[in-house]
Amino acid sequence: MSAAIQKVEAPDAEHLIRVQWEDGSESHYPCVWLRDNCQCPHCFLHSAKARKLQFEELDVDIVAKEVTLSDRKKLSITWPDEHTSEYEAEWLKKRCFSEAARAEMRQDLFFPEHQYWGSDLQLPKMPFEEIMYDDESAYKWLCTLKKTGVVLLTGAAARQGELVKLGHRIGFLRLTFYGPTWQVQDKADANNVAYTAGKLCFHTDYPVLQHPPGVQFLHCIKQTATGGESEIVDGFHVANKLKQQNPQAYQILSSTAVDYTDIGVDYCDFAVQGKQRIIDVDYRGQAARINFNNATRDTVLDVPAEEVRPFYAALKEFNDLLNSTEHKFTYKLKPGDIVTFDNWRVLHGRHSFQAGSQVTRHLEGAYADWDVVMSRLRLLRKRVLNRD
Ligand code: OGA
Ligand code: NM2
Ligand code: ZN
Ligand code: ZN
Repeated sequence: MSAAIQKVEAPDAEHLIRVQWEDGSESHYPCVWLRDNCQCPHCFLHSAKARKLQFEELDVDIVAKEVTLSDRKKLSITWPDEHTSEYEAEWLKKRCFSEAARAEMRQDLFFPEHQYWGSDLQLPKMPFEEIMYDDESAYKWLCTLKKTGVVLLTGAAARQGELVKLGHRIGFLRLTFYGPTWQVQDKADANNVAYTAGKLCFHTDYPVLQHPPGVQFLHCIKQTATGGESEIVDGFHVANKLKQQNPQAYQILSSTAVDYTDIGVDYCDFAVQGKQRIIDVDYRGQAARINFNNATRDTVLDVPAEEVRPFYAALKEFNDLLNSTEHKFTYKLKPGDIVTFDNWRVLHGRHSFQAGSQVTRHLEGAYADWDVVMSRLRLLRKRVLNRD
């Protein structure tokens, strides 16, 4: 992109600068925003890419005293106190306040696009080796993880330690009370229903936490012959279906704060309590995070008695939709497989398997925060596409 400025105006009566671009379009920049974002060394610490200017120093009603254009590529403003600011045309163009420019910037920063799926999912697969050593592959892995919500990595070693390596690849893993990584096996006196041979119905992990882990990794080290198949479902897609089918149920699940509890000992002793809405929605009422684990849903239910049955009815309807053959996708992990998925969006489960005196099934699990994964995604894009 090479933006060139045709003309600038600073209308006296308005607190903004009008920029006319060579392509005929026009952008408006409020003076207070321009002053706030002065890029001079007094106002901006370039080594940290952060603002030095104190908010107290900012006059909300400021207007430019003089505006000049140099070379069509740079805008200079002198402020009433004689401070001067310079802005590159390209820098300004990216920060245009039009709806279209803001939408483009939003896409660029947050990769918000989702591709919903049901039982027709073509489970994206990539070799573990490749994403570990090749930046283009790693970029594709994380793009797909964000867009589709699940990617299967294949060909890892069938031993513990591969997820720690994967953690180093993105940055770092998220530590929880179950440890830096955790072993999913049938255990005596299990401190979690996941550590039994029983069936796990569709759930998201760790809704008891205020900030549940955004991304989950499950590495298959040993797989049983008898059962232990995996199931996944697109929670955002199903939430949308529920909204269409039963708006009342959707309203209940997106407004009721449900208590979760987790008490025990693992990495250290813990007594965690939390409240989450099962369908967490954004400002538009769109599902942004699913928080549902039937095992850790507390016996305490902090709603008036008359709201209890309608709540259960709503949850039953959502759960039925999650389990419909139209929506769920079933597969079986092989030793060396690592399933990576969006724990805020994709609910997962597993079939029961034969319990025994030997360990017949072993997965190693780990979590990462979306902040860490998205940070790596942005850096990989910059490298791969060779951008700014
Ligand atoms: C878990 C879990 C899935 C599996 O440990 O939370 O969902 O296949 N495990 O064992
Ligand atoms: N494990 C797998 O919410 C949960 O308790 C999910 C967490 C034990 C780390 C299971
Ligand atoms: Zn300045
Ligand atoms: Zn789980």
